[in-house]
Amino acid sequence: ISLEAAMFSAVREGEFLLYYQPIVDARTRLIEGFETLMRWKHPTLGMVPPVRFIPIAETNGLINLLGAWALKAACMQLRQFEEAAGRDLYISVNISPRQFRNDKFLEVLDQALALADLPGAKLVLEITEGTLMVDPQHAETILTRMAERGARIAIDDFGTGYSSLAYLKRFPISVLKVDRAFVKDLPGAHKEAAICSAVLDMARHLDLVVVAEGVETDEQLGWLQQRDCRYVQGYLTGKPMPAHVALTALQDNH
Ligand code: G
Ligand code: G
Ligand code: MN
Ligand code: NA
Repeated sequence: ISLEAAMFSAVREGEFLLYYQPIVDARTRLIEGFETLMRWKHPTLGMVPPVRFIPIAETNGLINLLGAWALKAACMQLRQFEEAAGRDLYISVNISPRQFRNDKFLEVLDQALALADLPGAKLVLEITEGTLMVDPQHAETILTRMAERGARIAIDDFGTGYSSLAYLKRFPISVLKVDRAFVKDLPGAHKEAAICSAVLDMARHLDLVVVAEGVETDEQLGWLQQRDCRYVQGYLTGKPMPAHVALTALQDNH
């Protein structure tokens, strides 16, 4: 049986889960939000990584169904996280290129916010540079509609895609997620350090918030703190975890 066929039964059987990875204030290490990351727990294959099933879902269109489910579930989960923490948090959700182009996407977004009774401002939608570049005209329309709802747009894997920096001026973007590729060899690697410094400077001048991804060491965190990077996300401050573990992490995070 193919992985693709198994995915259809997995939807019916409820084998897809959501994990949540803390996004923390670089200075205080306080959890400010979570990125939602999809997982597939197959009864015999075990955990199937997203790099194996997301591309298939993107090709056969199942991503629209999975993505809509993830968006709704994540918005609802945020309410429970906020209750446990007793303060405001935000939730970040990955939107694939095909989802972004789907006619129903804005409807799905509205449904998710309504279902969870969530203000749009608590939602960050992560898209890649590639998603913007397929059809910039259409992207501008959709991003504007998203921004009208208060949702913030993050550029995921920033710096690794084929794109033009002009989009930072043209589109309503709020967050840059610096790809792990630029973070992993900090602080020793001169070229990576130069790129991260340049991104942080640029972001400051453009009023964009930066999240450094893949932070694994205290040295990396220290380097980013010194350069006023606002948020970090990585194994150092929390791996992707099931919701009940995230709730415990929130309670332990003072
Ligand atoms: O934990 P990690 O292995 O979760 O994720 C690997 C890749 O899968 C990342 O590039 C991430 O953006 C993608 N991914 C994880 N969850 C989702 C999701 O819910 N939707 C989309 N479109 N991509 C996801
Ligand atoms: O493409 P995107 O940024 O959405 O995917 C995030 C991916 O990075 C997920 O697969 C997640 O599990 C992984 N990840 C998150 N933090 C770290 C980290 O500190 N180190 C490594 N190696 N991977 C990480
Ligand atoms: Mn992401
Ligand atoms: Na990334």
